[in-house]
Amino acid sequence: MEKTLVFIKPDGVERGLVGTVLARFEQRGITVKRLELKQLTEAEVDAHYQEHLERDFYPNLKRYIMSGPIVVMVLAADNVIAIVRKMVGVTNSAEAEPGTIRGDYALTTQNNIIHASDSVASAEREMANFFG
Ligand code: 3AN
Repeated sequence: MEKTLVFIKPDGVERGLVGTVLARFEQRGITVKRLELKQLTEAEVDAHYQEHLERDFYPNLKRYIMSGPIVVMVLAADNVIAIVRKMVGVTNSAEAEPGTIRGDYALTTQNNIIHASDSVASAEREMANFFG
């Protein structure tokens, strides 16, 4: 079965959306394999966002992701990476379709409340970064 790494970002945790978001995955029939409330270290954030390190938005992104604990999880199902990305919606929440997680609970690109791996290679790298 395929696995993906998902986390609910600090604003999602602070707003009390963990249960709501988790319920969507459970109701879809996706299995939760790991789940942890975690304050990320600088090293974990830099490793996770290695493709964004040089971007002008990175300092703000890093501050945001470290502004409180995240809830990080490993989800499993056949084709789970594509299914979860579809459930999450596009990066800019303002353009995310209603019915997607970003389209229902977020408004902006940076504070888009959730991360989900975009490929098998990223899922493996991200799971190793957060869970060893
Ligand atoms: P996704 O999370 O949809 O895979 P990525 O990997 O391009 O999108 O971006 C990772 C995170 O970086 C986003 N969730 C968002 O918080 C932030 N981000 C991406 N692009 C921008 C941008 N143009 N301005 C501000 N923040 C951004």
